[in-house]
Amino acid sequence: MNVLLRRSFLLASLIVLGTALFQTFGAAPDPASRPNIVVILADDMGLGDVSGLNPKSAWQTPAIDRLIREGRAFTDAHSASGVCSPSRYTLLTGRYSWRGRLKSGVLHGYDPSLIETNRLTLPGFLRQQGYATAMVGKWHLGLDWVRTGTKVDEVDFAKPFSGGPTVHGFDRFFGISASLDMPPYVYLQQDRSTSVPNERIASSPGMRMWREGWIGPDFRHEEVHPRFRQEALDWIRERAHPADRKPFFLYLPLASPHTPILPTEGFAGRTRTTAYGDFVAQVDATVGDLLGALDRQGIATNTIVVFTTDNGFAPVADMAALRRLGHDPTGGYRGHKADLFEGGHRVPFIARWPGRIAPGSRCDRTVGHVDLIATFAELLRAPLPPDAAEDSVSLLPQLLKGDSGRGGRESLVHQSSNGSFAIRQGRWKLLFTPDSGGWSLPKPGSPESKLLPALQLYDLASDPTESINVWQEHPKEVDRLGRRMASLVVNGRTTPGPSQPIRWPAEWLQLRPLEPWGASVETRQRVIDAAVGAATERGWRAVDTIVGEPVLENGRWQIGLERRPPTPGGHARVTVSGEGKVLRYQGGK
Ligand SMILES: [Ca+2]
Repeated sequence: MNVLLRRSFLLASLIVLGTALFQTFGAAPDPASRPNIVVILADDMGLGDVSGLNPKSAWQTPAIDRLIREGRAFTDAHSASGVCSPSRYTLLTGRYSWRGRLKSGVLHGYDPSLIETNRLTLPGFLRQQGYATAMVGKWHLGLDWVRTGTKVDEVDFAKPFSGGPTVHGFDRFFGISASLDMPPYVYLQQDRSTSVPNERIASSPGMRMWREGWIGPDFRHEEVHPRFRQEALDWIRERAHPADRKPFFLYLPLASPHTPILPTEGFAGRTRTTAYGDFVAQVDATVGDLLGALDRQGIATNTIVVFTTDNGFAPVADMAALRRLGHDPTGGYRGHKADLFEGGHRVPFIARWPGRIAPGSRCDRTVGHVDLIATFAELLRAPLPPDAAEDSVSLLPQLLKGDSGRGGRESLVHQSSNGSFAIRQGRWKLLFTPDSGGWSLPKPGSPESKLLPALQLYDLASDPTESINVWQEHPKEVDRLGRRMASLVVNGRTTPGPSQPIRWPAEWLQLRPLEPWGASVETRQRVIDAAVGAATERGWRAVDTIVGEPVLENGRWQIGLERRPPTPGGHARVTVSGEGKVLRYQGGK
């Protein structure tokens, strides 16, 4: 199959589709009437850390609570992963990160860029739609530094890097490379470091943890949060009433309340709980300052504000001390950061749009960060190309109309820090691992985990704390969810549309539990070859054959074929067994 030919065909189809949509909806809205969009992403903060979502919270979060009063809180919302980098990749691309290079873990401050060249991102899409786009904060998606040696931190800080936010859709960027506990400790502006580090800082212990490494002369860890706050406020002031009349998109991924836990003066000691509680209060105050700035500029009613967090509460912030205060940072759910259990990825997710989103409303539909890009695409009536945002399902109906709205996603995939998978569908959640997949008990590879069943099935409706594994009682649910997960993997996408390629290493350990349902790269290629071979026997030229989305169902693969250029009768539907035997051929010759 010729990928270039396929792509140009898809582009042509897209233009036709875009024209059709344009005709259906009429003229696109005036750019000046499009809402500004602010996405605030806190780092390592649990559902129970927001007082408006946890009546027993040991501290108050008045600004986030204001968003809840004035907007809609999603109570079953998820980051794509229990850890930072994959979570951020998915939020910005609308694609599950495990389809790309990173199969487990996170990046570090010197790792190369993770988002693929030419992949359409949320800011890139909004820029195409006439938005001014800015990011302030923690990137943690890799940068391509100019290297001066073979050691990991031998880079030329005086030279610009590539693969950063400005090549992935942001007009403006101010921030840091990765977590605030990972070197290099330098501020980044556009595609450069603001200073060249001339010394190394020793590691720091405990809740003030950071790793040893290069630090710039203008960098102090405790100043980072206040600096991000100021940069974000400056952007809002600058873009509130711009001469170019472009709406703005501000992405503010804070590095807080992640380690090092460094509440500054005025916040240290404020909550009379722990340093973590004080740091959460500082995050909340920054949210409040941003809301105040929108109010003062008179743009609150034309601005969508989303507040969420990149993963659940991190145990380094001393869960035991918080529990002694009666505070449960996970809001009653099992596990914490890094896990497949709900505590790893069920996160606060609140959206406010005065006049459009009902104030004080809640929605209990399952949604994810992955859905943001499709949501804004539907809002702006701008279709996404078939090779972008493959896993993003618009939650606009849930956002604007609530639970009774149409659509919504039928399932959602979770991933833990070690790359293990779970799939959620309605009340059911199937974990493809015997353990937490992360840092809580039972730990991956531990002796006790080896005695446990290889799969975990939980009924979240009756057992929201994931305490009773019911996989033996519900074999049909296990099989149904296993098939669904396998099909999501091999199709390369969640949404309707042509199958998309994924990075599939020769050994992908976390997929082994899916082998009974046929999720292996060899199987996928074998059945596609068989289908194309069957068409070739009927006179098709393989180079002109476009393979649609292969669907795996009951051990049989359904594969749609299309001739290029499109001709009458130039469609076929082929049913192939996992062994590559053509079972049925319907359609054109
Ligand atoms: Ca995080």
